[in-house]
Amino acid sequence: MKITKAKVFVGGPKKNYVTLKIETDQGVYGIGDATLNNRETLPAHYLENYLIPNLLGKDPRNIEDIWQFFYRGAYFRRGPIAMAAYGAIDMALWDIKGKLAGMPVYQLLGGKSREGAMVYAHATGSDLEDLMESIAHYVEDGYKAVRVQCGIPGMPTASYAVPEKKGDTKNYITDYSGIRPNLEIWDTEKYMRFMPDALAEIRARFGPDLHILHDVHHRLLPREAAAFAKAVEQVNLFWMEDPTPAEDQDALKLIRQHSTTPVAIGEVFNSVFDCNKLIENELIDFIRVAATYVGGITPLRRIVDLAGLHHVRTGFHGAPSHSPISMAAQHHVNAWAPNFGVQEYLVLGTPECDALFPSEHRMEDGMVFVSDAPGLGVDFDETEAARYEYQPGSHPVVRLQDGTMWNY
Ligand code: CS2
Ligand code: MG
Repeated sequence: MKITKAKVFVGGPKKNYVTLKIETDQGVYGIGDATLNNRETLPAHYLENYLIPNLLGKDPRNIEDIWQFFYRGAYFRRGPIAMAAYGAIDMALWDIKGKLAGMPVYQLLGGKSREGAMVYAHATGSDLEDLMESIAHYVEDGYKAVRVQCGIPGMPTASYAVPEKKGDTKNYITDYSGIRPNLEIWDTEKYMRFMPDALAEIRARFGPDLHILHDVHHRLLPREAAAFAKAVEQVNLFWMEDPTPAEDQDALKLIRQHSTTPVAIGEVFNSVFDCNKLIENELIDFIRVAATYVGGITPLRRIVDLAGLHHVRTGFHGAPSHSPISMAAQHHVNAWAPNFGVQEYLVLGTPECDALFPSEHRMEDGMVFVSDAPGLGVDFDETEAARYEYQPGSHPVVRLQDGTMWNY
């Protein structure tokens, strides 16, 4: 069996999804997602110029060897661009293997550990009342877990706190009016004064059962993050996410020494080597790697197994920047993972997106039920894809009030 053709598509409804389609001499094809939000054309170029020419003629059933060939063969390894490109190839090969076996991918991983996988929604508000309304809406819809992000008084509302409405993707972080980023201002003191009390009010309003998550988005210094984690201990958060910039792993030690608030990190990691020490030293509670940025299902499965040895549960990244293909890959891993925790899943699903990626995965009462179709259980409609092209866009950048650059 041979790979005969592979193509990359960039575009989508108000998104720049990077989709890879791998075709074989036996008519079976597979699809993968290489969407690197905010830098989408780069994995597409890597695929087109280096990886696809090396893929042609290979046996698509040798998933492991193909992964090792690209990873070890590169010499200059890792990095989000390369890993997203390998991730798309890997997902497409698992899709092909599942179709050949006549089985959904979760069966190939070891079968189901649960029927439905809990997901968390994004509740946002430009102020606390707005946020309370947004949370109430998700609770009414049956969600058991909600991430809460709030505009901070005296600070212009950050993009992560801008209301996201079902079917409306235009406000989700990326601004498509050009390649130059918008500017956001950050003020740690205002945030530290407001957010712990706001979280306590949310807990008081919604009671003990709701799983409340909060994303700090890498904005605090280690000591501030430790103080924040201590201040919100009584709120009993499901997790505090990305308290500090991900590169400084020692920061997590300081947080651990001062509180028992669960910590989640990893959406910007792109290899097991970014998290093996954090996992082995039990400095985190949830690992947030994504199938795309970490190089596909093959390395994701290894991270999940390592995490399981150290009581670290999964909480994969699932911002709407991911296409339904990598979300499907994660649904299969979630169905199997014995140490599954929660899945981020912001449903902004539009009819256009459903038409581009017809999918058999089902969402009900804040849970995802994985498809039983062979392979990944999601398809890619090339005729629909022809309607879209790359739209230049950008994340915001962040500065402190005095102009100092800060972490987005
Ligand atoms: C965020 C992301 O979903 C999350 O937890 O941190 O939305 C992140 O800002 C984007 O994925 C960046 O592209
Ligand atoms: Mg995050």
